[in-house]
Amino acid sequence: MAVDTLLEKALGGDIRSIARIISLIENDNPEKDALLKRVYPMTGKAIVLGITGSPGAGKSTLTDKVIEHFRRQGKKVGVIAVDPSSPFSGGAILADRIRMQRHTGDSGVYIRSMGTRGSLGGLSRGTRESVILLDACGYDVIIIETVGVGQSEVDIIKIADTVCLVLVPGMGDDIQIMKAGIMEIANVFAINKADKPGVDRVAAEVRLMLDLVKDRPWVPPVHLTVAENGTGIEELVASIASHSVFLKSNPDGVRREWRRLAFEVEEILLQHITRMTEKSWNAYKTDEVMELLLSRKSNPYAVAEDVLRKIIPGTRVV
Ligand SMILES: Nc1nc2c(ncn2[C@@H]2O[C@H](COP(=O)(O)OP(=O)(O)OP(=O)(O)O)[C@@H](O)[C@H]2O)c(=O)[nH]1
Ligand SMILES: [Mg+2]
Repeated sequence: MAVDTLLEKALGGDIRSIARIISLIENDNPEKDALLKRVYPMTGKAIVLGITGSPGAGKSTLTDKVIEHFRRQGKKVGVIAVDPSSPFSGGAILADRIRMQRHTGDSGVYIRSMGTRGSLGGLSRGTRESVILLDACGYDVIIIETVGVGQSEVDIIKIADTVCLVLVPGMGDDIQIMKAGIMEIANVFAINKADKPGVDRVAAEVRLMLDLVKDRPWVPPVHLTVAENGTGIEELVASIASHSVFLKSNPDGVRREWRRLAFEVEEILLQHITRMTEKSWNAYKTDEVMELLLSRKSNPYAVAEDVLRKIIPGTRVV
């Protein structure tokens, strides 16, 4: 099917077409940039929510309840579940599918699993681009579920407007360790599994830590939740909505958007430069060139310079 037709159907809400475009995005299809450039002006309407936290904290269960909440308001919800352990694209995470399964028959909900391929363990460019597509296709709320380990925990801030950090009882000591990275990017806290002992201790630790940075324009609310039965979800969602309003009305929000757009341009540039580099090097990499390298009659710097000059005439590597 022609990409134009596919896009038209996707914009009309056809889920299969949306899925196919996301596959194009994941496979870095050369046509995807033109497509994203076209839909970009239709974006900026969705609330983009990042839900992050350690493995098994209850992110998917919580996401399921958040979906339910927004569906009751008639909003369309898109979910991208990022699986850092999977280097493959489109890999379905069975557990997530099961936890959110009851929404799969609902045409107002789109759930997609994604690997983190090509981004050194962080969120891939494809995640951001899928958000752009879903936003253009009229999804009011886009949730990105990511495990808060490694690079994805800091990357989420480059994609999400609001970051919800899910913590659980029994990890009091870990909070001290997490402080530097992830605690700072959280806009809303969900202390989940509040039905388990130790919940007050985690909540107290988080509040204590937040007290140290109280003079920030947005003080992240701390909510106790039991994702399994929906306790605390209403309050959590209310805080998420408040944060959206805050971003629109505060210079902090504008600064965040500014940084994000600058980063986005940089990423697109890097992606193109990488593509050009790969293309030129593959064309240049003959047996002859490799022989020269192996026999040390040439060296990697000289070869790189030659390749680079094919892309940008006159450049020097050293
Ligand atoms: N007791 C209790 N268990 C919960 C709660 N929320 C989730 N769980 C359970 O915790 C387990 C993990 O839940 P998930 O929602 O899959 O957690 P996750 O953070 O998405 O896990 P990963 O995606 O694998 O990192 C499941 O067995 C849930 O049923 C809760 O509020 N209380
Ligand atoms: Mg999950």
